[in-house]
Amino acid sequence: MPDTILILNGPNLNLLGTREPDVYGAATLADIEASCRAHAAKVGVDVDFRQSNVEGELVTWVQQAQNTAVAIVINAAAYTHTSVALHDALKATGLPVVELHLSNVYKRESFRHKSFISSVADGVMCGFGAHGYVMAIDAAKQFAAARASTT
Ligand code: CA2
Repeated sequence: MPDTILILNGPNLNLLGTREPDVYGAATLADIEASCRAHAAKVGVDVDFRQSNVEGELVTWVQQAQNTAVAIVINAAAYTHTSVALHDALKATGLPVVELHLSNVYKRESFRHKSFISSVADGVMCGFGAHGYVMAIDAAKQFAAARASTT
């Protein structure tokens, strides 16, 4: 069975494609999921693609990933800038983590420059729009392979 990469999306990302296309692009989250699935099939991995507006639900999914996934890609959205709970959960899994953002958060308000995820991530990507998800799958796959070769 192919390895699974868990792709987590935080609050309000279910609204993609409906507002702020200048910042986040025109693709809906369903469009992004479809391109992730297409790319995953090409490179021989499975994706488990989820979104929640509830911090605790995201924390639970991170915890469960320890038994179901080889790496986590996370766009924690606004929780990036606030969530010690997600920081702790990601650290505890021991899985490779790719932090992802559609927009270049460093070109935006200063409150978006602080991330509680970056210090527990293996890599951080922002500003590539929806294509960043495809790039993050490749990065997560590489991190997982590197991890597997040393264990
Ligand atoms: O650039 C990103 O991917 C963000 O993670 C998106 C978050 C924001 O809080 C982060 O600073 C950067 C916001 C997601 C909200 O998405 C919306 C989409 C359409 C309409 C309204 C919100």
